[in-house]
Parts: sequence; C-alpha cells; structure tokens
Amino acid sequence: MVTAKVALGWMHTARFLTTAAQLHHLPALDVPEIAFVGRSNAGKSTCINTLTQQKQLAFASKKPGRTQHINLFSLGKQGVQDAVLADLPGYGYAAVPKDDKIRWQRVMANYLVTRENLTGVVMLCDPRHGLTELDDILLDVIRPRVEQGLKFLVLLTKADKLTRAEGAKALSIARLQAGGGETRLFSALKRQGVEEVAQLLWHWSHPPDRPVSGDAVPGAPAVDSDVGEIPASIPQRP
Ligand SMILES: Nc1nc2c(ncn2[C@@H]2O[C@H](COP(=O)(O)OP(=O)(O)OP(=O)(O)O)[C@@H](O)[C@H]2O)c(=O)[nH]1
Ligand SMILES: [Mg+2]
Repeated sequence: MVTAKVALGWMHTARFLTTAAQLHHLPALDVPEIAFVGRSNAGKSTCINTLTQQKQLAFASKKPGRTQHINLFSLGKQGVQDAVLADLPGYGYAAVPKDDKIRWQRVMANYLVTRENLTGVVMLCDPRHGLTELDDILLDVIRPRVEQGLKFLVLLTKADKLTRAEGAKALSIARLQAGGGETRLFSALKRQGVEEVAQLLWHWSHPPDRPVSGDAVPGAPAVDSDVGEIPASIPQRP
C-alpha cells in the first residue's frame, strides 16, 4: 500500500495538459487516464482541486455547467507523465438546451466506450440527491468495460452536509446501486476521504505489472518485450 504522503505528493504534480470540446481533439495517450464524471454541480472540479492540493487547477463554480470541455491534467514527477486526470462536463443541468444535452451525452458515452487509455472512472454524486437516472445510464454504458477491468469508484461528495448516520445510509444505498465498484464518502470542505482517494488512484495508475519508468523491477521481463516495437514516446510539455 502506497503511503498517503507519496500518493498526495504524486497528485500535487498535476498540471494542465489540454482542453477539448470534441473527442477527436483529445490527444492519443498511452498512460492511464482517470475520468471524473457526474451530474453538474456534483463537485467534480472541486474534488480534482482538493486531491491535487491546487486551488484553481480545475474551474469550480457555484453556477452549474461551469465545465464545458474535457480538461486533461498530467500527473508525474519531474516532467514525466505517468497518468492523466480528465475533468468532464457535468450532465443533467436543467437550463442546458435539449439538443446540447443530447449532443453532450453522446460525446460522454463515446468517450467512456472508446477512450483506449481510460483506466478508471470516478463518478461523483451528491448523496442528498442519490444516484439519478442519468447516473444509472452512465453506469450501464461503462458496465462492459468494468467487467473487462476498468476501475470504478462512486464518490459521495459534500459529505460535510450529512450527519454520520445519513452518511452511513447514503453509503449503503450507493453500494447497492453501484454494484461492484468502490464507494466512499468525500468532503472537499472537511478534507474527508482525500488521502484514501489519492491512494486508490495511485494504485489504479501503478498496477504491479506496469513498472514506473526508471524503476525496473529486478527479474521482470521488459514491458512489451514480445511486441517487437518501440513504444511511442509520451509527448512532453515544453
Ligand atoms: N459543502 C461542500 N460544497 C462543495 C464540496 N465540493 C464542492 N462543493 C460546492 O459545490 C459547487 C459545485 O462544485 P464544482 O466542483 O464546480 O462542481 P462540478 O461537478 O465540477 O460542476 P460542473 O462543472 O457544472 O459539472 C461549488 O459551489 C462548490 O463549492 C464539498 O465537499 N462540500
Ligand atoms: Mg466542473
């Protein structure tokens, strides 16, 4: 188990990579990508800022619908990118015109189904509203990939607004609905769950069979040794 200090240090290396309004504008990457999804205003951007210990990395706002593009953030020490976080626009915001909603739901579904380096999905949910119909649809979309190993966490946000008993109840309901994935309470305000989530995401991004660059495991075969081609280099920020 990685220590909270190491996991939080790794999270703190986050820096802006790119923003895209459409899927084909996203760069092809070969490092693990972890997507933050959920209803508008659930607290996705705030969660990313809290985990990375950076106030304004992702734009958070009281006004729902603040995030309108897919924003990618690189993680990794000393300029070495070893994972990417993706902040996705929220869904279900009533004031968004219907056509835009449908367009966005398609982009989101396509992203979740086709993004090759997608390793994990963090679904944020305000426990006072529970998992909604749109959350369920999204769970259906990713289910086949979860069965193939996609990691999955339901994060019940704004836990500071719940009593202990309400929190425990929300957790057990979400566990039933999420079926299989991990479920946690999270509060950006009280920093509840921050260390555990950072550690979990570190493990998702550093599976034992994927040695960290420059950190060869003695006796382990080289990565891709049977593929016979040099892995594509990872684009670096200038
Ligand atoms: N009390 C409390 N408020 C929170 C917490 N996390 C987020 N909020 C508030 O919830 C609101 C929405 O947060 P955002 O992080 O912008 O939500 P989002 O999911 O990124 O929203 P979209 O970009 O519209 O999809 C803001 O007013 C935050 O301050 C929390 O842990 N506790
Ligand atoms: Mg946002």
